[in-house]
Amino acid sequence: MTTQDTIFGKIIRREIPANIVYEDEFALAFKDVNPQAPVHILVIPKKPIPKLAEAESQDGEILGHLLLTAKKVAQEAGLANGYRLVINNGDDGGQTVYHLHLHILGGRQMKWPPG
Ligand code: DGP
Repeated sequence: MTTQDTIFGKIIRREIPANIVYEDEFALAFKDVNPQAPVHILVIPKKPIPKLAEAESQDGEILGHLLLTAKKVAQEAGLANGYRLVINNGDDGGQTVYHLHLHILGGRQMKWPPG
């Protein structure tokens, strides 16, 4: 276990269960355990980048891949009417798990501004 290991690392390694909806060489997507919308899926890189603020220029390809994965997963989840992508970064951003992740939220009308 590295110092960067989190609950999401355990999900990647199948050490704890998750409802996985998509996987490829670089990314994993699974349902959020505490859904805030009818559809709430997390997309994570397999590389344990703790938060967006710690991503480096060499992570550009992975970051782009996460967005394209989110698009594909949202499409497969039937969110043709729209959806919201959220990245919480750091304490003020409300981040609780320090393994970078994108939230896909959909299946209801989103409000603005977010809380
Ligand atoms: P954030 O606040 O952006 O760090 O979001 C972390 C999300 O991760 C939060 O919405 C709940 C979710 N989560 C935390 N632990 C687990 C878990 O063990 N399994 C799953 N599926 N989701 C989790």
